[in-house]
Amino acid sequence: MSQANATLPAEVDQLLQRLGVPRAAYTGGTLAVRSPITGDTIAHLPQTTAAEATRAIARAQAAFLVWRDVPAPRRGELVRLLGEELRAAKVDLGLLVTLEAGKVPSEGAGEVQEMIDICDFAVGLSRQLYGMTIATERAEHRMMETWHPLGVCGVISAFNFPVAVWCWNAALALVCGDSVVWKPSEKTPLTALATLAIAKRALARFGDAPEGLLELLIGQRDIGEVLVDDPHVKVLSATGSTAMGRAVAPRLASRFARAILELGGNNAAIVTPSADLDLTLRGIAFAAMGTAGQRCTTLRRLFVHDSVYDTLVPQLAKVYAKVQVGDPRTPGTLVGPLIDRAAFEGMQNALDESRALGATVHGGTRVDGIASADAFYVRPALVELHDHAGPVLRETFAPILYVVRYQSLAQAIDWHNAVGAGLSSSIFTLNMREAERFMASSGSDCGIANVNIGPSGAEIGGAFGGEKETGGGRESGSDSWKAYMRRATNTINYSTALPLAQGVSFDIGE
Ligand code: UN1
Repeated sequence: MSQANATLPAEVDQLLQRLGVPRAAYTGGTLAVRSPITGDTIAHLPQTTAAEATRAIARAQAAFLVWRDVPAPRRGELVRLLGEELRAAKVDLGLLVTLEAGKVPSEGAGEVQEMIDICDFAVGLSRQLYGMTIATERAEHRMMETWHPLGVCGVISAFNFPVAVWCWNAALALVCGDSVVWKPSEKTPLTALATLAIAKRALARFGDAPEGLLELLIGQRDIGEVLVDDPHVKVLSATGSTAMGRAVAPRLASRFARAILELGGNNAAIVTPSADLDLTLRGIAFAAMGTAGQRCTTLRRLFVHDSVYDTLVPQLAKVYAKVQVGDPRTPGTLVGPLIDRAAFEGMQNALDESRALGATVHGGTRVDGIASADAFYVRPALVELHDHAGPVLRETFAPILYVVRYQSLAQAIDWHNAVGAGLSSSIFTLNMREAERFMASSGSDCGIANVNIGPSGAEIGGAFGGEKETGGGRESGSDSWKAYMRRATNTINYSTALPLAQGVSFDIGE
């Protein structure tokens, strides 16, 4: 591995050059970026100052004032070009996601595909920002809704989906007539620089987009706070921990800005007696171990019916024991590194707490010999619990799957809903009554409820997000676009009379 270690910063440099990022944007600055693959420092970015951030937001506001008057289908043309540029850069950007965030190449490329998909969706949407015509109680009147651009859209994104989440927001915001200011995770700013370089090519081809339409802020939490507090930012989409959401939401509320929050998940699946166990095993493996357990939608809790527990769980333990953990660039690797030491320590603490509760822990140990001591590789952990209690009740952003045996579906659904987060959920069953019960109003309380598919890996066409401590926001497909626009209700009187609603009379005489 030492040879790969030595060449990683050079490889990153070559990629950034190919992607069109100027060297000055990632050398000589104070923000050190490390690759979780080797632990090596791969770049030093100059950071945006608070004053520069405020100026960037002011440029975005000026851009908004121009962009809102551009017809929506024309705005869609910019997003179409962005999709084209992303297609051209897919291999390089996907690889950069691998090097900076540690994802295996198929998942790095998948993340860029998710960007392309949302661009395609948004292009269609640019001709479908529909408002309703509403029946009015008054003669010779018409009532309707119209949707208008909102303002500057702020985006705060996390390390684990360093580019796709920006694109969910930016593609919709752009067709909706908003400008976008992005503060990416300080752990993954290089992929953000590359994304902006790609977007610049789309802007150049588009021709007359206003300057400041897409802005990028590089820095830490204080720069995110500038975005949260700036009065021009009318909607802020924030992805990250529930703790971050608790800090951000009241600040936005105090100035009546809109929040789209996509916070923690503690996603579960229920395996019922009728489940197709072969499919279930594969579904669980991807959902729980994919992305090294570092997706918001990662499967973290598994409720297995007593009648299938002793068949399924030993099989799962075997898969956990043999899944290839390693450098994501090595063929066959399915589980790459944790993002950093803090993630590793958080995982070990949760496993120690589980052991103290009498749990049986399979795996979870550090895997040495892959890279230097500054890189953190772990075998995913399968934790058999006696009860739904302890660390299982909170999100630990690492590959830990807690397993609990259940007797009745009602009990499993109770446990399922007994956590703070409410993002994604699944049931594995071939029984229609069980599937429907899980998706009913008294079933899963999450924003996403699946049948015979794990909780992770959602397509962009659906609204993405969750309830309770997940924050309630919705991004990406369905009608999520409405959060990026303001709605006006218009009533038009084309009569010569002035009938008042509710039959009120207000006669001022002659
Ligand atoms: C996230 O982890 O922040 O459904 C987003 C999924 C992906 C998005 C995850 N499409 O797992």
